[in-house]
Amino acid sequence: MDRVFSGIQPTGVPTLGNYLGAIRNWVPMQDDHDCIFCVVDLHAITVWQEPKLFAAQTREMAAALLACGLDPQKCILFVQSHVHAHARLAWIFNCVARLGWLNRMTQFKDKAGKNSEQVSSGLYVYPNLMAADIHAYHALKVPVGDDQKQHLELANDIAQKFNHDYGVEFFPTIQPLIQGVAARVMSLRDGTKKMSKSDPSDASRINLTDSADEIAQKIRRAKTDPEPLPSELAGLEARPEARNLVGILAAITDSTPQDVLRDHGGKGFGQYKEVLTEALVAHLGPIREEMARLLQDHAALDAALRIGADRAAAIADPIVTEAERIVGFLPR
Ligand code: AQP
Repeated sequence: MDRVFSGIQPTGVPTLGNYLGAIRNWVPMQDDHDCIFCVVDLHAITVWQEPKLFAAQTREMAAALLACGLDPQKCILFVQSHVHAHARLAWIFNCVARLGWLNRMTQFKDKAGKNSEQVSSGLYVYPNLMAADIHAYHALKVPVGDDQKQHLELANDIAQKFNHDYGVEFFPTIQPLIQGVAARVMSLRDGTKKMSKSDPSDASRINLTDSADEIAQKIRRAKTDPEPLPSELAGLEARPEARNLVGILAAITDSTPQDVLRDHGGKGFGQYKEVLTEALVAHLGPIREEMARLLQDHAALDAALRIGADRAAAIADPIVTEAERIVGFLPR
């Protein structure tokens, strides 16, 4: 079975974007792949995390992943900082990746904005750590949302340069898996910006912990335009908010944007938003309840994560030790 690796940052409550773009696609892969999923807390501190909240956020993210259907009997689920191989390999990759490559990363530009002199150096080398996460397991497939595609290309460039510089065939080429009609879910307040768990506006996103009332209110207030829904895909051109709301219903009902427009074309947004709310509440309600149940027992959750970390380290440690040998580090 091909090995799959993916991660998610505990930078807040997971959003509908994280769910449709990533987590939901991870669940069926557990049946026919060797899956490793990680709550990437080392990545999260590239922007400020309040220490008093951070551990709770990490636990909440792990509970969300389990509630969405990750099963520790079928996959390895763990917290990144518990497996030291990630940081060890990331340092080597910091010394392989070229500054020019990092300068091209659009996520850094988006996150740093005009403030690029003031953000952490960790944010800049974030893609090197992401490459290490994947290559520490010799993973071949990486299911992510569309926003991560550029980072995966960089991970392949790093592997190639490592192999070339040291004259080895050690790190394999990875294949990004970017799936589904909702590979990029957009903000409810601005259809040109991706939905993010750390967006300052809570109204911009649906959180997996939102109640039925909160979902209804956010969808009701979601930005739209005055035109009714078109009946054909071409009618969504230059209407990013309409396109986003159509994509979300298609994803959540396992249909396509064409199907949604066939069924709802001609409706005004008032009517359409009611349909969308109902579908979201029905789909997300059970996940929210299961998350709450799992978070009542911290000891059980932490124990499951410890077992996951031991299993992950058993794979990553020998691979990273071999990478260190190839580099020429003196064995201890
Ligand atoms: N809006 C989105 N649509 C589709 N997929 C998305 N992903 C994130 N946002 C969307 C996918 O979720 C996975 C985990 O992402 P992450 O937490 O590691 O980092 P991120 O991409 O930076 O996600 P956020 O929610 O925007 O976090 P913050 O606000 O902390 O930066 C990835 O596979 C990502 O593609």
